[in-house]
Order: sequence, then structure tokens, then C-alpha cells
Amino acid sequence: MPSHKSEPAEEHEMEAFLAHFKGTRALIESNLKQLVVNNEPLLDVLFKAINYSLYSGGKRVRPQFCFIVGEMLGVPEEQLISSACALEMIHTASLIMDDLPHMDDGKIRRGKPANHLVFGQDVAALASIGLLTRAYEVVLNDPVLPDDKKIAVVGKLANVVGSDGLVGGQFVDLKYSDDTMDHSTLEYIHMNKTASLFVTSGTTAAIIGNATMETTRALEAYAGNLGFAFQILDDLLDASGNPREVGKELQKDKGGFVTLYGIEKSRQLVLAYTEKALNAIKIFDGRNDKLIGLCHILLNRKS
Ligand code: GRG
Repeated sequence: MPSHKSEPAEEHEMEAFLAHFKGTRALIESNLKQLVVNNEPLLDVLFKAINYSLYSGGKRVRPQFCFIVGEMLGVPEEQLISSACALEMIHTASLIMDDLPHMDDGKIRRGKPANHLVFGQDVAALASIGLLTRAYEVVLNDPVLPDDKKIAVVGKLANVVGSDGLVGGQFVDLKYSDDTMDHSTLEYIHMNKTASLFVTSGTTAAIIGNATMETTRALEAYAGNLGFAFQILDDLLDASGNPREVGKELQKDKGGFVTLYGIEKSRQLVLAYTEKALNAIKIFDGRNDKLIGLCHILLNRKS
């Protein structure tokens, strides 16, 4: 994948960052296990379906970003847990739904059969909705967040899923994606389908951390551009990645950045959007090392 022109972090810094990332990942997963539980034996299969997708090797990028922003703003970890977990639950719900035959008809996800191929379309649809709605409950039932923060976070999480976010992006993707797609339609799709949840991952932490408007705007610019770079890289992996590393069927996406611009120009776009993301966080100089590290990790990903 493309190499980035700004200096990569020192190797020891990257190692420390990766170790931190691993620790946060363990924290996210142990909290998810406490927050998504089933107490009704009749629902065992439904929860098997939910857990199948929730613990199938996702990178946990969105909650990681939420924790990085929270740490930068000095927010105590326990105040971020419910929002970070809710973000991952929403993301996972969207992947289950996206793979359904009447949506993107995905057969392999994270190297394993898609949820509906294991549990059936009916169960997969319910697992997606069940996980999505549980995400809001998790924030509303948070034992430490003040009520005004809960309301603001839930509002953002609702907005990002609806027609102003994932649903809108998915609709346009399903109905307008083809080989004749233009740049502004593609931008609409990826802003709403992918970048919007990155942005919300930062804004939820910004809300909890009482961030100023200037800080929030900078984080939104960072996350929006990083989300775009992430999606273009997704298209590049689809076009020329290794199927075993990527973990899904390749050359399936029609009308993505690679179709519109070709591989070389798409690689340049990844770098350009990453550069914009990095520029946006220059105002946090001295405390933005993890935001920079996240860019490097996402740029060099193989899946
Ligand atoms: C039910 C929440 C919900 C939404 C309905 C189906 C839908 C609307 C939206 C689909 C949005 C979608 C699947 C966008 C793709 C975003 C993307 C690039 C996913 C891959 O993210 P990674 O690489 O995945 O972070 P892992 O596997 O690491 O978790």
C-alpha cells in the first residue's frame, strides 16, 4: 500500500503505540462482553449470531479513536467506555446488515462466512437491529455519564445511523453505484457510509470531554479525511489486495474510487486525504502522537 510522505513514527514509538492499542482493544472487548449479555434461553441463537459478528476479529478502529480523543482531552477512561462500545456495536450491526443478499450480498466477512450464511437472513437481520438498539441502551444506562452528556451522545449516534449518515450513504450506494459514478456522488456515499462514523467517534469523546468548538472542528476534519483515506484504501484492497489478508471476496465493489480514478491516482488520493487529516491536528502539537500513530496504522493496513 502507499507509503506516506510525512515521517513515519519512530519504530519504538510505533511499538509503544501498538501495545497501547492492544490494551485498549482488550478493554473494549471485556466491556462489550459485560454490556451485551443474554438472560433469556429462548434467545440463545439470536445472541450466538450477535456474538459471532461482535467477536470475529474486527480492528475496533472507531472505539480506539474515541479513546484516543478522550485521553487527549483528559477524560477519565470509565466515562468513554459506553460510547466506545456503542460505536463498535453500531459498526458491527451495519456490517451484518450490509452483507445481507438484498444489500451488498457479502459472503465472506473478516475471513469467515457472513452472519446470514451461518444463522439465516431472518436471524441476521434481527441480530443487526438488536445490536443497534442495544448500543443506545448501553449509553443511556451508563452509570457514570451525566444525563446531559448521555442525551448529546445518543443524539449524535442516532444522527449518524439515519438518513444523514449510514442509511443515507448505503441507499445512494445501492441505488446509484455503477461504472458511471461521478466524484460528488462517490464523495456523498463515502462521507455518509464510512467517514461519518469516524467523525462521530471523535465527536462523542469531544462532547464527553467538553471540547471547545475549535477542538471539535479540528477533530472532525481529521476524522473526515482519515475516513476518506480509509475508504479509498478499502477500494484499493478490494482491487488489488490479498484475499486471505483482506478477509472478504475481492473485486466486488463497483463504482468505487479505483473504478473512477484507477489504482495510481487512488493511491495518491489516500496520501492527500491523510495529509489533510494530519494537518488538521497540528493545533494539538505535543499531544497528538496517538492520532498520528492511528493514521500510520490505518495507512499500512492489509485488511
Ligand atoms: C443497521 C447501523 C445500520 C446501518 C444500516 C447497512 C448500512 C445502513 C450501512 C452500511 C455501512 C457500511 C458497511 C460501510 C462500510 C464501512 C467500512 C469501510 C467498513 C469496514 O470497516 P473496518 O475495516 O472493519 O473497520 P472491521 O472488520 O475491522 O471491523
